[in-house]
Amino acid sequence: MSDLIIPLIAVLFVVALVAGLVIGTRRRPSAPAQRPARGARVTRPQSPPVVTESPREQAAAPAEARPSLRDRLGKSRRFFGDRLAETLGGGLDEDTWDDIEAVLIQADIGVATARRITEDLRARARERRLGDAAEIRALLADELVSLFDATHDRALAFGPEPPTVWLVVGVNGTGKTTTIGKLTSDLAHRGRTVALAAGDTFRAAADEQLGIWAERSGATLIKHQPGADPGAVAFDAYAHAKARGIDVLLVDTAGRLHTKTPLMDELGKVRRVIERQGQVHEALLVIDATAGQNGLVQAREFADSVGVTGVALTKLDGTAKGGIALAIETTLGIPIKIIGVGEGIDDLEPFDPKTFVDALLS
Ligand SMILES: Nc1nc2c(ncn2[C@@H]2O[C@H](COP(=O)(O)OP(=O)(O)OP(=O)(O)O)[C@@H](O)[C@H]2O)c(=O)[nH]1
Ligand SMILES: [Mg+2]
Repeated sequence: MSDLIIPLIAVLFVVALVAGLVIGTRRRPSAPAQRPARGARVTRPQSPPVVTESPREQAAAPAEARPSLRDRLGKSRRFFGDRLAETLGGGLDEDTWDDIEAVLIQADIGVATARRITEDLRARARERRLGDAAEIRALLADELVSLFDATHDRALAFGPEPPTVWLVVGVNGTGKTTTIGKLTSDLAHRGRTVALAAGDTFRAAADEQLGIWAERSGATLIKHQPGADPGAVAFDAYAHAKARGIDVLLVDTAGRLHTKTPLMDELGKVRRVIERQGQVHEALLVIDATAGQNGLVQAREFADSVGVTGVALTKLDGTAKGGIALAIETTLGIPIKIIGVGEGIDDLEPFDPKTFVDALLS
């Protein structure tokens, strides 16, 4: 009998150990996520947060943590910076001003704005008797920054209590779903709970694409059958987020419809459905920077119909037309809040006019 006791104890010990491990593993996912106090920041090692709750926090983001905006702007910066260096490098004469105007027009700032900037620049350079390339460049940077409205609040808005709702709209292919994915990741890394509403029920596989982003960040996806009413998806998603106390609900939408309903009417309806239960804190219009001035025309329609509160300017990494940022602000009067500088999950930046202009001209 005593021969059996030691093996029996050993077996019991192993069973207890395995049971403990299994329970421990199962418990881990459902353990309440540690949430930081409001305003506290949880940063990823490599990236500062895109979403900030105050401009102060935005300004405090560690700049040295990842590649500079200058590098990330790629083509835009090379085009703008290099062309300007070429123009100013040959000494200052009457042609220089025409050349600067041409660079600004080609960067998609818009003809009228480019002319205004150049005339101002010339007058100020004469008044101050400037002739040095570095001084002209600094003056141009000042001029460009001053055209962005300094009174705009560029931080994405949060509601006083959950769920904060951000509705994301824009022409198809501009980068709505990708931007939502990037925002979700940023929010999740800061300890926010996120739900995604698959409001693009028209494009096949749209909710699959959103589902992949949701999975990567541990967000909840609320979707209906393909072809379902986007308003119904928004309704359910809001109810879910409210009931679960989810911090932020991001609503994806279609960029075009196959039905007879005009897209703007459909988007207006989605907004109203949410507003019957709560509030839309941001209606973010996604604009593709590579579409240049054409993007502006489409954007105006959205801005007029959906009550857009901010712009997400995407694909700035792939265009020589960084000047479109200025055209958007001066034409639409809506603040650019975030910029997309690549297809990756971290390729999203908060928009700051001075940082942007400095990166563009450097
Ligand atoms: N280079 C680059 N590509 C981007 C950026 N943002 C989005 N994209 C790409 O643009 C393409 C379209 O992006 P989506 O997010 O599917 O665009 P969407 O607006 O949701 O499109 P629809 O659902 O068809 O209306 C994808 O190939 C993205 O990877 C960006 O900032 N830079
Ligand atoms: Mg999409």
